[in-house]
Amino acid sequence: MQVSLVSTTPFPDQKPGTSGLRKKVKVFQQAHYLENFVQSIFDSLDIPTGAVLTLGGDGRYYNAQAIQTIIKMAAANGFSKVLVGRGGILSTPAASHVIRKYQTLGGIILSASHNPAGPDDDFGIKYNTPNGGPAPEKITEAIFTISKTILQYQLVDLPLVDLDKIGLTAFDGFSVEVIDPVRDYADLMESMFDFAAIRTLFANGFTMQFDAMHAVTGPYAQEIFAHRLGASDSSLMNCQVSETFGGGHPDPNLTYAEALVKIVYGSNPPDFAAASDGDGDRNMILGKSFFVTPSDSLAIIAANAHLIPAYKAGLAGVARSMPTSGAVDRVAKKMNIACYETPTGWKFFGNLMDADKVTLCGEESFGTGSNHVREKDGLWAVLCWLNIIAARKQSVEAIVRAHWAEYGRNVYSRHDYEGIPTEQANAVMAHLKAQFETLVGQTFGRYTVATCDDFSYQDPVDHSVSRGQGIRVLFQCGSRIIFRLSGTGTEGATIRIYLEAFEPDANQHHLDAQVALAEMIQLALKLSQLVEKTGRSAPTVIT
Ligand code: VG1
Ligand code: CO
Repeated sequence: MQVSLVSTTPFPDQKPGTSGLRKKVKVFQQAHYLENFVQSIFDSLDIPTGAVLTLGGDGRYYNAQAIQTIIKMAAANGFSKVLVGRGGILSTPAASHVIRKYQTLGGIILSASHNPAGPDDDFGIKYNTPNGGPAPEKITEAIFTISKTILQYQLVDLPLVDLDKIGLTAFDGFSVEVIDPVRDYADLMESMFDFAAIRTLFANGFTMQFDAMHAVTGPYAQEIFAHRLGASDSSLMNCQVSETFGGGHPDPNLTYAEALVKIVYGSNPPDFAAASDGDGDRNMILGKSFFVTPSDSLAIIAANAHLIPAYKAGLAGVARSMPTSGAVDRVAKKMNIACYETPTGWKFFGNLMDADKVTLCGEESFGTGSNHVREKDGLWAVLCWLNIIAARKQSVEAIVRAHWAEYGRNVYSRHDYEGIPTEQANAVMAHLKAQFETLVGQTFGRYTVATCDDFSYQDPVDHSVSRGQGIRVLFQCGSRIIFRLSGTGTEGATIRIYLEAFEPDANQHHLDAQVALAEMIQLALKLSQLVEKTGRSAPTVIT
């Protein structure tokens, strides 16, 4: 095969964020932009003879073109084979599984997750290491460093590979194998959960509504819920993958999963409802007119894990991202297992799982997962709930209320202010940091400040340190307000305010989180001067 060297010049902005490099499609369509980043990934690796690369994406606009380019570059850079999902599609957790199952030299996942897709919207790319997980900061930093000085990239002029046909296409010393994107993943799920019990649940009339939001989980949901578990076809909605995700915003929360939320709070709601995001790693769990916060969901899955065959032997430990509520900490304490607090982003869980320190992990941003892969996993979380419901024979709401009664309730909410000019967002954060010294000891209504800091984390396995991971205002009563800037947006800045208060009194558990947290919400605005500095009077999204 003839390798061509193409001259290029560096782009200064190829710094991966919370989860890979995310930019507007138009940015990726600039000449050499995608190629520079892919070459930077390959240059950061040691590619041995016989190395295989996993490749797939969430099917969004520009996925198919990017896949063909990456195949040509993988051939030129010494990979002997690329494993690619049919149609260029692999959900993020399925890609993680393929990397692990076939022991490939990691994988490239094309996704901007829950961000909208289309010619004027977002695209993304990230590298996952051979453990199946998102590259840790050490590697993303190395990729960024290379991208700042890159002067050439390599490719082989191959004909377009037919990605719609399962099977092997061989070239001289290089091959592309198109694999069924669903089967391996569905088999893994079937090996972990009590499918017989869930099948019986559906056979006995249990009703579900699952919303794939026109994104990658559609075919996975059809195979798992309809074919293998016997859920009716009408229980699945928006399962046709479209490259613009139906023009929607495939973010499974109460704001963007509007159609599903309407059904759940309508006149004849199903027993159970769920949705997943663009690339299939997030999940939202709902009962009859009832919403389960992701932080509670993690805690409840941990407390009931023994009911799921894969976790019968118990959990090694649990982990949550710093802004995620402490509900799971209470479960860990009772179970006498370790609980780790990491920065935001799934890449921080990888070492803990590889070292067998934790089995379950979660983030407040609708991400839950376990050590079966090294990504968060939306359909896995849905199956956890179905399995737990089948075993406990209780409604979603009853399970959550019983959990609160036993452990107390960590009342929780996140307020996002999207699309803020970067200077304004930085001013809000700077204003908060300037108060670190003076806030401690001050009392505001019910709340007295115990400590404030900018969260920093030392990985207990490789001892690497990550600083500047979110401003914490911790109150003496255990309540918290966290302020963070998003690392996944592609336009301006997003300020996230995370609010948490512990409520031990069962008589208060029925309160709406916005009502229970009202005083703290006002305090967050007062401390940050967000309204004054940004002119925003209300959050864009409340979860
Ligand atoms: C957000 C979430 C974070 C999650 C990340 C990737 O990051 O807050 O918890 O890991 O998205 O999720 P940020 O930096 O915007 O807050 V996904 O589903 O986009 O891969
Ligand atoms: Co996602």
